[in-house]
Amino acid sequence: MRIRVIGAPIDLGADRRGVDIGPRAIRYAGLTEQLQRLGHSVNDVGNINIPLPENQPTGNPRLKYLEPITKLAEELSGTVSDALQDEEFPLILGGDHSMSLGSISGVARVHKDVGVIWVDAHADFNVEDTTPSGNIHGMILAALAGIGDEHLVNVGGWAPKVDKNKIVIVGARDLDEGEQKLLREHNIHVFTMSDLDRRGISYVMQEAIEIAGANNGPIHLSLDMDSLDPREAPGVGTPVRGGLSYREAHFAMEMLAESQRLVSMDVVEVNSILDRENTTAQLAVELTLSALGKKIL
Ligand code: EXY
Ligand code: MN
Ligand code: MN
Ligand code: MN
Repeated sequence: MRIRVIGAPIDLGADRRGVDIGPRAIRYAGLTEQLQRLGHSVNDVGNINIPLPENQPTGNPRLKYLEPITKLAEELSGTVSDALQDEEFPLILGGDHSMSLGSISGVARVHKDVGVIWVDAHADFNVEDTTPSGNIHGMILAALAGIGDEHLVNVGGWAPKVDKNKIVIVGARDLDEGEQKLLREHNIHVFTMSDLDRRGISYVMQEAIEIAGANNGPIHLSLDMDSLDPREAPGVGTPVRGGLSYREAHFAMEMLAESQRLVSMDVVEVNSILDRENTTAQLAVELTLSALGKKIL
């Protein structure tokens, strides 16, 4: 398959600096060579440029850096739609999770019926009134579902980007109060770490693929590296103990590859400043390979 690698080195949606080095760290971990070894051809278009903000977030402290984040989303969505129109598989490297506003908007412009599997310790389902931090990376999935600030919801002038019945969160274990209320109100499918403990990764992923890929539809994977246990992935901006094991994460990716429904994917929140010898970036490459067809035997 022809893969278009796009870097989105944004850290404006998060509190901690360092995720902007994520795309470089993932490339440094050998992404292109390993994808080529798997038989894919790679068109790495480099990084989109991030509007550098004034050093203090101006505007609404409950929607930090709203302006540059929405500007980035517009640009990234064009690049992602273009990749799909050129029959390439968009692989977008973060950068914090706010970049998925652009990547998934770009996918949804081409695949109106796209479902999203959001592998994450968090739900990223806050809005201005519920956010504990004002960091927009914690609001992105709500915005994609058409919920929240209209600048985030209406990127590109249309909404919602994703049918909320085709959103599935896997690996959640750190949810804010207001967020929990919104998730219940909107009947969002959430498989928490407790569900994973109870039912196992195989059952959960089978359900997730069925829900997000209903009626044989396309699936976008948004892999937040903080979904893994911090012992496996220390280099993330918002680590939360008790995450996916190394094999649970790989098996989830292998099941997605087997489903043949994946049309695009993000890998986000690799924070190199907090990483240990590029471990998290290397794991991001490994998991991407599993999602794109690498098998044990
Ligand atoms: N729920 C918290 C907040 O909204 O500030 C933490 C969000 C972390 C988001 C990371 C990308 O997953
Ligand atoms: Mn083109
Ligand atoms: Mn996230
Ligand atoms: Mn997260």
